[in-house]
Order: sequence, then C-alpha cells, then structure tokens
Amino acid sequence: MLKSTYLQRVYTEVTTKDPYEREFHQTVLEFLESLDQIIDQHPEYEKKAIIETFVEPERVISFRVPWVDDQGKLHINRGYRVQFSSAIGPYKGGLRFHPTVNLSILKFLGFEQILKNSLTTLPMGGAKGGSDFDPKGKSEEEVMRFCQSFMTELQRHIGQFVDVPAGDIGVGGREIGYLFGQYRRVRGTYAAGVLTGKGLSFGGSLVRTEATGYGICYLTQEMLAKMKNDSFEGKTVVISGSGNVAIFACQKATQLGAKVVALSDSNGYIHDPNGINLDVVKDIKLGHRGRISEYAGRVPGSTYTEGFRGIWNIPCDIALPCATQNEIDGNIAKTIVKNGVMAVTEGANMPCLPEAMQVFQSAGIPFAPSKAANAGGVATSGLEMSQNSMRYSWSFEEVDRRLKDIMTNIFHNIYNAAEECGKPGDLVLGANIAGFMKVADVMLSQGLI
Ligand code: NDP
Ligand code: 2IT
Repeated sequence: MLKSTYLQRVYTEVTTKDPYEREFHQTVLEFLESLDQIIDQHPEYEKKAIIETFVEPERVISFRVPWVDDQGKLHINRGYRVQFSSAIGPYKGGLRFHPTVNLSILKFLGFEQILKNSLTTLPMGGAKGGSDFDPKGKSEEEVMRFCQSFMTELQRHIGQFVDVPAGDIGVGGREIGYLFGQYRRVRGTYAAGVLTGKGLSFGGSLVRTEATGYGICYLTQEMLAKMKNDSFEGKTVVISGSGNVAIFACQKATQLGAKVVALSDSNGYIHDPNGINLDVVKDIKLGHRGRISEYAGRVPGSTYTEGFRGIWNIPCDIALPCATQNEIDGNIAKTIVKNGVMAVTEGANMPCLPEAMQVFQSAGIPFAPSKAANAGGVATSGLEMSQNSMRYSWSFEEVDRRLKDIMTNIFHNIYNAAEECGKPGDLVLGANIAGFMKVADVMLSQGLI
C-alpha cells in the first residue's frame, strides 16, 4: 500500500485498466514507491495530473507482420511500437524480437526507457517495440524477409525527429541493417538518424556495439569506488546471459582487472574457474550463433550445467545479471548474499524481482538498478544520432570517453538524489527520482502533454 492516496489511486487505475500486464505493474509500482517518498513536497503533480499522464503511453501501435519461410509457408507475427513519452525528445528505445514479447513487456520497457533516457542527459523520449517473432533457428533469408515486412509497417510511425528505434534482445547489427535497408527503400530517403546501432559503413557509431556492457562496468566502477572504496581489481564476477550486453560487460570487467567465471544462455550456464576466454565465447555466439554449452567442450577445466538460474549458486564478489527480466527472485538473491557478494549491478532491464532488490538493499549491498546501469547503450545511440546530424564520425576513444563521462555522471546524479531524499545509498530511489524530475518539469512547463 502506498502512503499517498493520490499515488495509490493511480496504481489502482493502472492495474484495473490492464489487469494482465504483470511486468508493467511491477515497474510502475517500483516507481510509485520511490515517488511516495517525495510526493508531499510536490502538490502540483496531483493538481496537474502529472502522474496519471506519465503512466499512460502517448501512443501504442500494434500491427500484423506477414512473412514467408524458406518452404514457401506464410506466417503471421504481431509487431508493436509503444511510444511512451516525447516530453524531452523524439521517442527512443530498442526493438525486441523474442517469442515472449507482449504488450505488458513492451510497456514496462518503454516506461523504464523514459527514466533511463532522462538520466543520460541527452534529449531523448521513451519508447520500445518489437515482435513475438523468434529469430532462433531461422535462416538469414527468413530473418531478412521478416525485418522487411516489419519495417514496411513500422516506417510510417518513425523518423529521425519522430521515433528512433535500435536493438534489444534478438535485434543486433544484422537486423538493424535489414530494417534500415527497407526504410531507405520504402521511403526513398537516406535518413541515417532514423535507427541507431547501424553498421559503421552506413552511419553507425564506434563503441555502440560495446556501449551497454562497457557502461555497466563504468558505472559499477564508480559505485565500488564511492560506496566500498574498492574496484574491479582482483574480483570474481558472475555475468548471466551471453548476448551483446553480457559479452562486452565481460570484456570490460576483465580489462579492469576482474576475473569473470561464468556466463549463461536460456538453456544453461558455463563455469570456468580460470576466467572466461572471451575469444571462444565470441566465436560461438557472434561467429555462428551457437549455444554457450559448446564452450565446455572447447575449454579444458570449464563445465556446463543445464538450467540458467543455477549460475547464481557460483560465489562471486560482483554480480552482473545481463540476460532478461525477472531472472533473480528473493531466494536466489539470498544465495548470492550468503556467498559474499559485495555489489550487484543490473545489466539487463529489471532482472531482479522486487523481493530480490529488497534482499540486496537490506543486506547493505550496493545495488545499481538497470535504468541507470545499462543507460550506456541508449546514451551511445544518442551520440550516434548527434554524429548522424553532423554527418561526421568521432573516434573510438572520443565516443568511449563521452560514454564513461555519462556513466560516471549518472552514478553521482542518482547517488546525490538518494542522499537528498534522506535515503543515502538507495540508488533505486535515486534513479527513479532523478530520472523523473527532469521529465516532470518539462511536462509542467509544456502544459498537458
Ligand atoms: P541478446 O539477444 O544479444 O542476448 C540475450 C541473452 O539473454 C542471450 O544469452 C539469451 O539466451 C539470454 N536470454 C534471453 N531471454 C532469456 C530468457 N527468457 N531466459 C534466460 N536467458 C534469456 O540481447 P542483449 O544482450 O542485447 O540484451 C540483454 C538484456 O540487456 C535485455 O534485458 C535487454 O533489454 C537489455 N539491454 C540491452 C541493450 C542493448 O543495447 N542491446 C541496452 C540496454 C539494455 P538465448 O540465446 O538462449 O536466448
Ligand atoms: O534497453 C535499452 O536501453 C536498449 N535496448 C537500447 C535502446 C537504444 O535506443 O539504443
């Protein structure tokens, strides 16, 4: 129950209007619990209906995506774009292709994206989209035909000043290439800034591929320094997932002196006590889209175990969940704490259930929430948009330096916000309040939007 009757009313409306949107309710409740701490100082939010406006997407688009497989059979998938908020800039956020995609998941991701994008300090609104299409086991041509059909509809809703999609689970450089090609063909215009995460030879930015994983480590580094007077040096790290985010978090953590001992995919996990050999992982995952189990057959001393949640039984100093939402429940969190973890950073979007967050926070473990910790991906997308507008490319070092500055600033911004709210060290509260205040001020100054 929320203390504020206004916030409780908003939450009740959200849950009764769309009773099956479990993930969306989860993210809204976490946000409202943070807001509950400061709402008394802001009567203008209720007076101007700011919170009920904030939790309602500006626009939700749902469409049919027909495509033909290699055997000539026609399939129908569902495509979506949730354009949540354009208060501080054009809608911005990734596209997810995964069989579990539904409106609840995309509304949760779009909502988080508003606050995350605000924290980057770059002018980007919040959105998310995708499809229940499963790219696993599909041929190159099937993926291409699906992307083309998806963009044939999506193109009428996006644009460099309107809405700028990028990748997420199941959407990487290959898919962005096909999507961009179709946008260019259908619209007859070369608007590089309509998508981010593009190939380097057609308007992509250096460091975008690495950005989310690197950014997670830059923020964690700052958190360790400030809250534990420590660093990655000599630490044991467990990272879940083995996709774009996990791979480059593994690379940066290793560069910063840590030993990453485990990675996973949706089938199971590998444990390599000698430290993950990332060249082998890249060869498996980026080289031929293989399964992580292959690693154990190639690297002596490593093991593979079925079931992805078992990875959290491996003791570590730093835990970086980088696979998907709601991976860590209260019991797993207790195991992680019992095994002596000193910091937890969410790499994936919302990998920890509320009770897991509670376990980490009440054990006094520094805990960085995803909307702050994984903002490096979208921040570098923002830098890609800047470079597209300038028709110019920055060097790897230049983009990396900007990314590191942004992540360092995000940490201090959320840390200070928590302190100002009288809850020092509560980075969940800090991220929600710091991210929201900026958007709320704009909503108040622009009128009802
Ligand atoms: P990828 O598709 O590259 O990789 C996803 C990884 O997570 C794979 O190892 C996949 O395993 C695993 N995974 C996916 N779904 C599940 C599931 N239901 N259970 C267990 N494992 C699962 O995606 P990304 O690395 O890009 O994204 C990972 C997370 O990071 C997501 O939460 C995403 O929203 C978030 N994120 C991504 C950003 C980006 O720039 N790409 C930016 C910010 C956040 P398998 O191969 O078996 O499916
Ligand atoms: O969740 C995320 O922040 C992303 N998938 C990246 C979005 C983007 O527009 O780069």
